[in-house]
Amino acid sequence: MKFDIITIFPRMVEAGLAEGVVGRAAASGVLDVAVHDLRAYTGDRHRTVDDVPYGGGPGMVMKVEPVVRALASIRSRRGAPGAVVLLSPQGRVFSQHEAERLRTAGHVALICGRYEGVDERVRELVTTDEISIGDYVLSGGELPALVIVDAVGRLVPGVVGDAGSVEEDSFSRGLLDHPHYTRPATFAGHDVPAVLLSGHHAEVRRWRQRQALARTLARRPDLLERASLDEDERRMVADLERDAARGEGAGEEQDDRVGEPTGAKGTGHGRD
Ligand code: 9D3
Repeated sequence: MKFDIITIFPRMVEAGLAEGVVGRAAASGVLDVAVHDLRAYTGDRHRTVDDVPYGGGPGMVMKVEPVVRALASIRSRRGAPGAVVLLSPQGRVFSQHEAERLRTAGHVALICGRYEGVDERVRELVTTDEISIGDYVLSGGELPALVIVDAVGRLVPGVVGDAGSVEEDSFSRGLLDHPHYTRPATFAGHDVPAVLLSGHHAEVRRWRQRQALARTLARRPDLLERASLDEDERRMVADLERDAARGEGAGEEQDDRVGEPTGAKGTGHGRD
């Protein structure tokens, strides 16, 4: 899998690629990631990559010529990318589904926007996809590009050591993960749930399944609507919904504290 990242901050992107599972894959060549300094594709002695907006207004606009030249160079040296992605706040919101789709492209170029915006001709001439990573304001497309390389790179065989963890990944299943514990069995008065120490693998599996469903129901009911559940799981959800309606798992021996990541149960306003 090939990635080409076009940016005015190549060191920022390279720093993000120096660590972690995906960083190691990039270093070892399992992933072929090249970072391109947009300023190398300017023609003037000031290496100008931005200019004032036609029509006036605040801020600067990223110029079209350096971007088009950078892509021409990538095409001739590295082959034609199957997808050319412009990172921008106007894009479709990135998701696991989009990550899987980009994986099938095999070779992805990523254009990191900066400034107030990118000249519209970049979209018209070279872009196949426009992607945002969510509804919050960032300073540019560099961190989003790293997010995409990470999410897509993980899907490439050999990048993540344990292929099972990619397969079982919560979002691949459409559910949130169950709680995890490691030693010690008791810490600061907080015990690991007894079932996990019991050695009953079937019961452990069932507890995890129920916890994953309970968390998803409490925190991300939107995911639950789209998840593909088997009959057993649908029954568990119905159970959990009934418990919730009666008030917090009355008559339930299990700890279903799933509404918040940490801390005691309450109103969620932090003042009880
Ligand atoms: C404060 C400026 N905004 C006025 C409406 C527009 C704006 C322009 C450029 C906001 C952010 C940016 C820089 N962001 C990105 O290039 C970006 C981004 C993001 O900000 N959030 C989520 N995903 C992405 S992908 C690229």
